[in-house]
Amino acid sequence: MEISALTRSVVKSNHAVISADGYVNSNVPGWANCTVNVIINEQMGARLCQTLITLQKEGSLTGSTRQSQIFFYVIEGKCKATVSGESKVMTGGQFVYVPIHKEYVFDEVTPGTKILTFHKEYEPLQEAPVPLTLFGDAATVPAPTYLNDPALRLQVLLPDNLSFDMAVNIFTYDPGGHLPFVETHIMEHGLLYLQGQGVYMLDHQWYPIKKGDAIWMAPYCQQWFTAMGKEPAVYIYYKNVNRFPT
Ligand code: UGY
Ligand code: MN
Repeated sequence: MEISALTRSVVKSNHAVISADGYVNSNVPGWANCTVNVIINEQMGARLCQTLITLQKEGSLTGSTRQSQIFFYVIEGKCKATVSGESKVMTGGQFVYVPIHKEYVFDEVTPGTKILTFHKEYEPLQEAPVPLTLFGDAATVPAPTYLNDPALRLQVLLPDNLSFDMAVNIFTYDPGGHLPFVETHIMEHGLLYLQGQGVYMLDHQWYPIKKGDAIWMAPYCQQWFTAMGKEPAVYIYYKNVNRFPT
């Protein structure tokens, strides 16, 4: 018999590992016929919000961004996204970046469609305009090797210019591939595992991680990862970028 008093999830002051066994649904106004798991949020000390949405029959997401921009990534399934009047049918691996003060609707969904969101309060910059809405597809984003290691590939999904104050990247590690050094940095991460498994070191604690797990890393949470198993480990992650540290 399974013991229900056990979980791999941990929530610490500078990092969290959230596995799906701990999910409890939230109702979000305007998001209908869906389950919403708020995985990372200010309530845990983060400066981003990360949610996982599973849409049911006739599910829809209707809303408008305010001070926070939202990045929507379709993990699997199919839906139609409309942002400020522009519509696209989206399937797994496709994404849309919704800038501040825009209206969005997701509808015409296949039941079971899963969408990941990253939300960040936008920090305007005098010398750079607010970004425009951007639809994209991870399948067409180049995957160059990372720091000359052929076992590591990094896809950068959003343009890297001063208009953007957030990055969303997909990191692919062949089995045995690992981060080349322990990272110690001011930027924060929210992350979702899309495929495979491995071991993450967070603040000198070691966690087995697999597809479906999410991680929050606060600024200066030291981090290192190695991939294990028979297939590449793949995760999508958020990072705050391009602004002077406050
Ligand atoms: O972009 C990054 O900081 C990335 N290399 N961090 C990570 O994968 N934990
Ligand atoms: Mn990092």
